[in-house]
Amino acid sequence: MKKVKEKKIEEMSIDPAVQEILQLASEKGYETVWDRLNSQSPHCKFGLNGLCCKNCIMGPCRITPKTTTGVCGAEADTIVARNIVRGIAAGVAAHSDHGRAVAILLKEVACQENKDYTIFDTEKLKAVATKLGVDTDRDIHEIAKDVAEIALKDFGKQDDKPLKFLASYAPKKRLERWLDLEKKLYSETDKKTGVIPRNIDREVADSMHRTTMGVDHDPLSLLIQGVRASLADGWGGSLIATELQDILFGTPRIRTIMANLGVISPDHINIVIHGHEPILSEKVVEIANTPDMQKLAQEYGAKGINVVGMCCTGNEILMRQGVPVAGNELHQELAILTGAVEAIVVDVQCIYPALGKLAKCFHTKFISTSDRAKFPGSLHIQFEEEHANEVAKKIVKTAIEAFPKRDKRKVHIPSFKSEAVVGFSNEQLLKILGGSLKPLVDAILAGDIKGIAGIVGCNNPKVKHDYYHVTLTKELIKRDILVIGTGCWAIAAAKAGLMRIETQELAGERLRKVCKALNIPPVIHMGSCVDCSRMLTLAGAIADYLEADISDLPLVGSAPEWTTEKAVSIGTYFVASGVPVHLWPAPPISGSPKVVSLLTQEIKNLLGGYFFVEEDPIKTVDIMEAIIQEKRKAL
Ligand code: BF8
Repeated sequence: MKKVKEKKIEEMSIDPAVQEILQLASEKGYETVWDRLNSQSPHCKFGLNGLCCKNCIMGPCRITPKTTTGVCGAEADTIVARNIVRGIAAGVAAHSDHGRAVAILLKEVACQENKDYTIFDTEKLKAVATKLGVDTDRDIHEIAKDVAEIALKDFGKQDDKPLKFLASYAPKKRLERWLDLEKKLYSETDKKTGVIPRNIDREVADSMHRTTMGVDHDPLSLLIQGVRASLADGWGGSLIATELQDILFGTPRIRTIMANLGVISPDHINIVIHGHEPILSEKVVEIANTPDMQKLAQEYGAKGINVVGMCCTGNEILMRQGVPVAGNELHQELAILTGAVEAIVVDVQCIYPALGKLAKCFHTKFISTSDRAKFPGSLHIQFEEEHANEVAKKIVKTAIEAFPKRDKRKVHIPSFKSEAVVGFSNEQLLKILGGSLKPLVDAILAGDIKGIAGIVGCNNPKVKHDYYHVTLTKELIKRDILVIGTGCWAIAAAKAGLMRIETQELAGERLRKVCKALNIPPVIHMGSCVDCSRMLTLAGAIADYLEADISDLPLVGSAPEWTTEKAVSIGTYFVASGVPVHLWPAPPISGSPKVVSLLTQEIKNLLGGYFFVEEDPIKTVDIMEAIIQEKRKAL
């Protein structure tokens, strides 16, 4: 196996736990994602610029100054736009398929066809039902059935009306703006088009259809469909996932957790749960904590069972159960390299297939559970919701049985872990504010909170791990800008100690005063990536409170270490909801000046939000602050 050579370890990550394990990997010759990045570098420029088309077998075609069209005649603008829309559609599909699974489960529980799960949060159920116009003066199972059916209908209805969830949750002025835009586009181009999603699956199918060979070749028309699909994610699939998960597993409330590889215990059976859907992770946590399983673990010589999270499913169980989190995207291989993980249990999304080969070097069982996500080298234990308790028991027992095979000579657990205050659902925030948005809005109007930045997204070995997340966050709070966020950013901030109450001291004087009064950190964990919908609905609630549009508010977004297609979808639905969004690394669109101009400039007039790209985090904050100051003038 290759050793880490090209970058120094301290250039790969700012996280001392990561540096420690990378040193070990280098000494022992274990391959990681950074090695594979080196092997793949330099990357193909056509791919990086979005100029490679492989949508039909007359190609693949690459656009150069000499060869300006593909075999079919498609120009750079079409190819770049089609590629980015396909990326958005994939992201929408991933988030929304997750949402669908939750809606199906809620319906099964409501119909009492599934007894392994319950309706945990009836207050949230009634709140969601009220928003959707469902009569709440009935048995909770009947209410839950109606809510689940409305959600499922948003995936399958065939009329052109807006998604029910979007129409019920989006703020008034934003809905009007989307409707006006549809009329404007129609009158200016005489082409029937629109940005309001009609059906979540349809927007994915439409995006795939129109980007196949010989269909839509107009970059604006293509990108408008990309916007429509992204809105089907943010105000559709992701929102459904968040709201219905809260109903089934509980709405997050404030709690303190620990974050980083130091949460792996030398004396316990360690189960790392990695992926996205709490339908699996909640159940594994529940079963692992039963006296039977803890006793069995002790019989095998361990002190007990220690379940820890990884990536977004880690965020889900951290927000609701206070389960510690072992790390974000770039930690997944490193957790196995500690030599103390009995099982890494995965479902869907952001799971490196490299885990199979690496786990074989240790006693670690790499357990896949989804029929959608199979991996070379994994032990597949199919998770079935209708037999959730039984399957979870099998998973936990498999981990327990691996414990005697742990090789103590291979165990190396970094000691680093940080405390973090988490669990900020909108309901919890509202409670902290005393039941009304007024104190928050007043603080924004007074300038005590200059603005709010939402930071989301992944890690990417192309950029120094966590450096952008942490530097951006520190600089923003220093300038009195409240930071909220989700996903792997949230784990980076937690590991860096930025979610402790003491972080108030790093905030600017005015933001510090607000945070002290509310007893919250200035860096707010809002959950997993589907929980970006919490940030959308918070922005929407502030907008409605002020009778304004989201684009009038001093809000900015960023995905400063993004990796996945899901992040493209998230960025796009924030832009489409009126928020300027920063990206780093640069998205693969530079091959078309037309697409660059549409997404960074022209879209501003259409939707209020737009993308900007900047590598330097301090310069990024300069740009964000300037945007916020400009918006503040008009508040
Ligand atoms: O959905 S932040 S690497 S874990 S895609 Fe994945 Fe990115 Fe992490 Fe969660 Ni979101």
